[in-house]
Amino acid sequence: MPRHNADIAAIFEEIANLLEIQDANPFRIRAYRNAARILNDHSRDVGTMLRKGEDLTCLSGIGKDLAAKIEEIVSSGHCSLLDRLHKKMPATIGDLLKIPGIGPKRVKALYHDLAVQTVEQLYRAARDGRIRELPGFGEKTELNILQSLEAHANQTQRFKLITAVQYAEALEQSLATVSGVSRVTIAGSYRRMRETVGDLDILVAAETSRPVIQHFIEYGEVNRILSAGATRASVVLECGMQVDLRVVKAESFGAALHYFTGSKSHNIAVRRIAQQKGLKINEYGVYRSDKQIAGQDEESVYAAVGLAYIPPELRENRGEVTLAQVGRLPQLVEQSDLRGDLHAHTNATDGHNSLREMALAAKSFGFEYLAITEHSRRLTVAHGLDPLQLSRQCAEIDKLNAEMDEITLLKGIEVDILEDGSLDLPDNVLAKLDLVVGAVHSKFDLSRARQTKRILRALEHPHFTMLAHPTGRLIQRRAPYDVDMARIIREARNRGCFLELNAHPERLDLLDTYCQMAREEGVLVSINSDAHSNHDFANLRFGIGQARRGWLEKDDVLNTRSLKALRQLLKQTM
Ligand code: DGT
Ligand code: CA
Ligand code: CA
Repeated sequence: MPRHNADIAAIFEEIANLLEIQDANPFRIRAYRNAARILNDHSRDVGTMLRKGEDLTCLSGIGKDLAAKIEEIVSSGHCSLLDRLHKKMPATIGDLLKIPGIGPKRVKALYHDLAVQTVEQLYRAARDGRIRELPGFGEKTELNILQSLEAHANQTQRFKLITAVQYAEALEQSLATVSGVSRVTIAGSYRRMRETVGDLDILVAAETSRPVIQHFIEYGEVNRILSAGATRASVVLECGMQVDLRVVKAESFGAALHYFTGSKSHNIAVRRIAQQKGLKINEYGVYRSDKQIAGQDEESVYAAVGLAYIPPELRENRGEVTLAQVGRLPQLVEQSDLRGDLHAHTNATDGHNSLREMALAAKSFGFEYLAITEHSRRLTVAHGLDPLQLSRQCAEIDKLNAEMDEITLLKGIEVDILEDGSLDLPDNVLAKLDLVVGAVHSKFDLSRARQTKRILRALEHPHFTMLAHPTGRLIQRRAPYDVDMARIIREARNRGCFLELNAHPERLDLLDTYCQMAREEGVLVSINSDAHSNHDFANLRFGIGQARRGWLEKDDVLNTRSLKALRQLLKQTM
């Protein structure tokens, strides 16, 4: 039974794959792929939206037809289109498309000529030398397929944080209803807010463990039980995610939470310090001789070994343990510190809501300001603005600002950084704006030297304010481009420019280690939603998580400033 946005997204992805293998209309295929991405990265549960009577066509990329399909899936658990497609082709065949080098045409040939339906059958066909016989394949292709398959087999599947959140929160709520349960916390990489998680590690405090284990293995989304003991169990959910559960007594909860939050290398570093003090630390507590001296909560665990409390996002053994010894950990930024957002789109380009709707949404999110930064003309797929359209939008912003209280719209642009490092709009146009956000949207594969030169040249531009999504990576879809980020950060400092931490769940870019570098160089980072709809400010929670993993404090973040202080800082670059 598909329940979460990610489940519905998986159905649409499968439909797109099957349509593609059948040579369907490319626009139709793209609509399903696009909808899958939107659903995957949308932070509100569409099932809940439907139950509240909300119209799903309010999501960008979801028209009437797709909205009806979502409704069908949520209410019946089925999608009749997918069922029909399955009658023509086996369900497993879409998996073949995940193998690099295998496109829809090849899948079709493999299916029709060799009856290959699964990855396993593909492997056998390649190994037995049957693929080279097919027209258009040959020996080299066969070898490539074999190598791709071997690489694929060694890759363990990880889930984007926003996907994991959907499964984790539902399961957490379900476990909390079991009688006798006093606490439920999801530990592991999830709690450390890593951008992807391998599996979920859930910790429950309860007096008796059996009812908790029982409830867990009977949970509606469980596909397979890997193990079930007296105090621990592991399952695989229907979506393919593994979940490990441990039930502990309240007096050990903190020690277990510390242990299972990790990271492993952080744990090892803490254990070493405990040993130096003659203490023993494990998942049940901290012990002197055989007497438990701490473990009920995490604070007590850290205190017992002489450390300040270390927030989960810092626990990667990147120097946090040493700082905790001397009480000099950073005071990490929190979501409530944000006073505005400096990257958002409207329906003037590829966003979904009007200027006014975006302004109202930002205001009800508690913001003081919102910068409107549409794409520039070069980005035709996003209907980028030309100078005239931009000046019209600026006039509209002036009008709205005169009329609205408590929220100020700032005039900006997300201008394309062209291949040679010049910007996609003329100086006299950029000069009139409050901020100029520059972004690379093309030519991701330039050499390191040329990509670096390109971005450095953009930063030198007199009106340049901020570099958007600085590495260009899309989690699990596109690697960061090859660029000398240390030089870019230094140049940003010299020029008084800023770096964006784009909070879109697929980007989370600036990466955490670069946040740390920016902080050390004194370059302010702006945590931006890149909102394309009035729901998207909710994604800032992921940006905050990434910022905290990057050691950022409130003062390291540009958009924690008041509007007045922000204007001062923006002026320095203009
Ligand atoms: P993941 O699931 O790959 O995204 O990453 P984690 O960090 O959630 O790793 P996982 O699920 O294998 O284990 C959860 C935590 O349990 C891990 O962060 C630290 C702890 N842990 C696991 N194995 C060991 C170990 O051998 N030694 C120590 N000290 N801790 C361990
Ligand atoms: Ca884990
Ligand atoms: Ca685990």
